[in-house]
Amino acid sequence: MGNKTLAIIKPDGVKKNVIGEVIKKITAAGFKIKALKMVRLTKDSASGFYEVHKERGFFADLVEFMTSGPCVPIALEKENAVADFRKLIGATDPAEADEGTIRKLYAESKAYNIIHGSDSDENAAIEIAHFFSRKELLENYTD
Ligand code: FUP
Repeated sequence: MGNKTLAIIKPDGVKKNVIGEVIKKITAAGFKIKALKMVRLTKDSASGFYEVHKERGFFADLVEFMTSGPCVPIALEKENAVADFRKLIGATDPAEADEGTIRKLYAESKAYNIIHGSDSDENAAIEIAHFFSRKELLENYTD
């Protein structure tokens, strides 16, 4: 069981001015912030990040949305990080998300769902490396 996951407060979350509220929920749930930055993704970077979805009908819109403004990637640490974080954010479609989850509270649709969470330990490592250099992480993680 891994202890790392990558969150991204997406451009809709930044525009809605709820970075603070979202981070509060994350830390209150026991996650430690190991690295954090605000960046505007390029088209190449967003396309690479969501490469698994490149054949899907929503891919172009997804890349456009993710490059529409700054986002806030956050490397997180907690026991059972991937599963616990996905529980905290709720279902991809906020209409289906449990009460109290971040998507239920702040997201408006499946496309504009405010936050990303890695879906496996393997992808967590890949996604953290997408945003943060080894040097930025080395002294921050316990392993
Ligand atoms: P999740 O793991 O909950 O982030 O969801 P997915 O990996 O299935 O989807 C990644 C992103 O693609 C979603 F956050 C939003 C976008 N998406 C759509 O816009 N429409 C869809 O039908 C499914 C996903």
